[in-house]
Amino acid sequence: MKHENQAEVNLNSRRKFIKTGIAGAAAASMPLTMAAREETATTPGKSLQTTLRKRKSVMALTDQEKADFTNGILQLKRTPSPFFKNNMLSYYDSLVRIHQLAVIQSRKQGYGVGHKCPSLLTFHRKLVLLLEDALRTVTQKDITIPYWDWTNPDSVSIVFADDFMGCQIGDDSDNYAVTSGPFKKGDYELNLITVPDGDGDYLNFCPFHFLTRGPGDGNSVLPDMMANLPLPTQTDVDNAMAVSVYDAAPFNPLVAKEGSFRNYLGGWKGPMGAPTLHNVVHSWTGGSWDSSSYRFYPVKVVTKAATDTTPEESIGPGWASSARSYVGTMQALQTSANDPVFFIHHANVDRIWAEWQAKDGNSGRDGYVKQGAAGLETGWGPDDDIPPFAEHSDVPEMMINGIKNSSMLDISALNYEYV
Ligand SMILES: [Cu+2]
Repeated sequence: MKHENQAEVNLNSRRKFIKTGIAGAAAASMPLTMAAREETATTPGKSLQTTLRKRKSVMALTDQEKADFTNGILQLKRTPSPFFKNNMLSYYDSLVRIHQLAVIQSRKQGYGVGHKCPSLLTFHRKLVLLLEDALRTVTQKDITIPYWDWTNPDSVSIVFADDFMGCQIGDDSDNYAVTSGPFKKGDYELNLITVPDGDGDYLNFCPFHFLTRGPGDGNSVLPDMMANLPLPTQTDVDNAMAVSVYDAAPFNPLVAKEGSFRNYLGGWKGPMGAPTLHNVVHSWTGGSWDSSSYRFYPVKVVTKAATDTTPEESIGPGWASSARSYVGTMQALQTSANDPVFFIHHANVDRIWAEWQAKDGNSGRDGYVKQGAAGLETGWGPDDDIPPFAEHSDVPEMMINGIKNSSMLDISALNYEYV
């Protein structure tokens, strides 16, 4: 009963912003939301619309589809979120915040939450779905998240164009601010920036309230383990696809790449290995640079012992003294979802996972870790809720499709496919 009342409150607040915010779509969007809520109670696999959602390659998008996607994101930046209502976050920013909280929780708990662990792929599948649902709700259009197959060299000029994601490298006289396209500086504000944790973690060095994309190919000022490399190739993808096991103990970035599809695709490739696939695309897109026009907070130098097992913090003194280096938005782990490129990148990571799941023996729970396996932390097992989505379980929009790892294991049950 309490749950029902809470749902009512959420719907009322939605009604309020729809009335004031999105005049045209108001009438049509209410029944959808209510229908979604009813479906949630009985058929958790159902999504906002009943027709199968087809996620297309960025290469196949029409001009209209590009405009619908980018305008939809801008609309979500102006639309109040059903999540974190007291914090007045926009719908888009609330998804950035959920991602940031996952990273912050990892630090507090000392193990991965949605990153560097089995739930890497389930967490991001859910996050991409939330954006897709949000876009469809506010625009009333059948928008799907396009995927960026970065193994195709021709894709770069399509993605980083003024009618889509804007320039690939920003203005070098202004900390590589993105200065063209729908998300350019002045038009698109970053309201959530990285929270420094004082341990010299370079993935926090992004204090800008505008999108930044710096040199990301061979221009790295980062330690070797996060070196900026060229975009991954099809061979890289094929090598990851050849791994037959989803994940293995200790279920972190130290698992040998041959024994963990998740770690291979995630891009850590074992202890201090060169980054690959998912990680490389974050580095390449965000880039890194030295700057003299900003001074960042003082960095405490932490030099870990050789036996330390957390590669992210095993940073030598050479790097830690470089307090005026920055990373671009996509490279700033906590808040990388500020850059809409995050979602087309993660749609592609999700597509690769879906292809892996379609292989013999990998479908559903067979292709995930087993509940109760030795070494699993809370939030990793198939029957566990994926934090921090569970903190919004009173919001109907969150419960569409469910919030357990097992809820994310079958894209046909989630009503979408990649074409
Ligand atoms: Cu992430």
